[in-house]
Amino acid sequence: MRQHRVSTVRRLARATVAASAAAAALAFGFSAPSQAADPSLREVAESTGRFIGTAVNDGLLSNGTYSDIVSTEFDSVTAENAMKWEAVEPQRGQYNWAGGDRLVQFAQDNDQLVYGHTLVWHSQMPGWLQNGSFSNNELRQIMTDHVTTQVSRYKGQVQRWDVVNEAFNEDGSLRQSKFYQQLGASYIADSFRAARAADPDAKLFINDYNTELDNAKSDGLYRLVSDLLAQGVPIDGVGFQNHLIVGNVNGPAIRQNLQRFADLGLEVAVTELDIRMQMPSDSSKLQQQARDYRAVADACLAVSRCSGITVWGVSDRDSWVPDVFEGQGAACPWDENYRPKPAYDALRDAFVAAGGDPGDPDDPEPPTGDCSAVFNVSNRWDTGSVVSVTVRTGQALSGWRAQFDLPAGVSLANGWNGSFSQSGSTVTVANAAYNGTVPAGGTISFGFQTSGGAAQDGTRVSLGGQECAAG
Ligand code: G2I
Repeated sequence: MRQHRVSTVRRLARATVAASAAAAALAFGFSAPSQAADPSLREVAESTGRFIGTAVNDGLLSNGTYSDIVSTEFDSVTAENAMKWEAVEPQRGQYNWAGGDRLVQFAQDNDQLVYGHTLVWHSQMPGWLQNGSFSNNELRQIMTDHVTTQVSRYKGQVQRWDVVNEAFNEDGSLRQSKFYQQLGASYIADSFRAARAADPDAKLFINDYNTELDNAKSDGLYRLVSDLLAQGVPIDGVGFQNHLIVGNVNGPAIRQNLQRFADLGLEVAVTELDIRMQMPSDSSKLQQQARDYRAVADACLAVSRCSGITVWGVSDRDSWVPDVFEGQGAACPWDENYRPKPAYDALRDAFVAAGGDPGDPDDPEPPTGDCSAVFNVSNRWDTGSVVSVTVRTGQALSGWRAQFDLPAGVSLANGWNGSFSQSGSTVTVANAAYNGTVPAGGTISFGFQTSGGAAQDGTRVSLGGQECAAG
């Protein structure tokens, strides 16, 4: 029922997108956007259990075409600038939450996740901080106060935070930011600890660019996060920005690099995807761009711990790229006139291929009520293992609960893409906020790590109390 209601609401919203886009076309004198695809990007993403997000430019939310695309096509939003230090604490101790609050409200109104960006970064610092001189102790206090205040403000409303952004030089050493120069590498652990204390449920990320491939910079990042984990610093994920160039995208290498971070037990995400080209664009560049978008999406979707993809801007009209890279642009999935580009179709196709097309919500597949499950131990050692589970459901779900047993003495260490608990040998996994809605024939994917021993390949899984077939 709920599934049907949501779909109907989205359908109406999508009709509004077309209508307001046509109105915008008249007002601006450009041709009307082509029909957005049905089902939407967010619907096909949800069928894979991953989120699809976009950076949101606060000033554009009052534009109906823009905000309709953000609400109907995405299930996660990131503030492009409104949650940065410069924006939220322009004077020391004086906070301005207007932009952040607006985005959080927008997300709640539209049943979306919020990806918080960003708490500690060398760039876009307010003048008082950038130019002020502070003792080391004072600077540490300023930094942790800022983290605590901002994370507390959005406790329970922001599901993921880029706690530290762009901490690395290209050679893999730590960037000589004000924080590093005065506090050394400990500024990173301190920021994460302050964020965890302020909202224990938010997932805490370190985020960077040019780390998509296995190179000196990503090796530095890999060493750092391994050290943080070994020291018990509360870090949950690594964000890979993916500001890429058309024709220069190596999907399998991106997948491999995502996987090595995922194998540390961390969540990974594509956080700022855009793929720019030398202007002017033409159809062959746009086709290549579509293949490149598809390659990045496929890379994430092949890694079970890759929780989602955020694109850095909806349309070429709003992108940061032309301001920074002279002569380059057209990096986003929608064009200057808010028409979906081949890159948009490529993203959709990637999710459809990974999760199944939710189909026409007004004419659902007859529910068969059955399920099948693959319980795959992808890595094992004497005292633990890493497991990925994929469950295909015959019935559309708007919330789910899976159960299985672990061998005696084996415990659940941590899990992802679900909410986990263990009682005796039985583990129960309920959906996360972002992957509860699954269409008939769609799949649920989650994973976890064990301690005290390894799990067994092929363990039987039940869904909603019903045992699933193997395979
Ligand atoms: O540079 C691309 C991204 C790289 N990773 C971190 C992201 O936070 C970063 O986003 C960009 C925004 O897309 C831009 O919109 O960050 C830039 C700042 O480093 C943002 O640009 C700035 C302009 O340079 C300023 O002139 C402007 O006042 O946005 C500011 C606020 O609108």
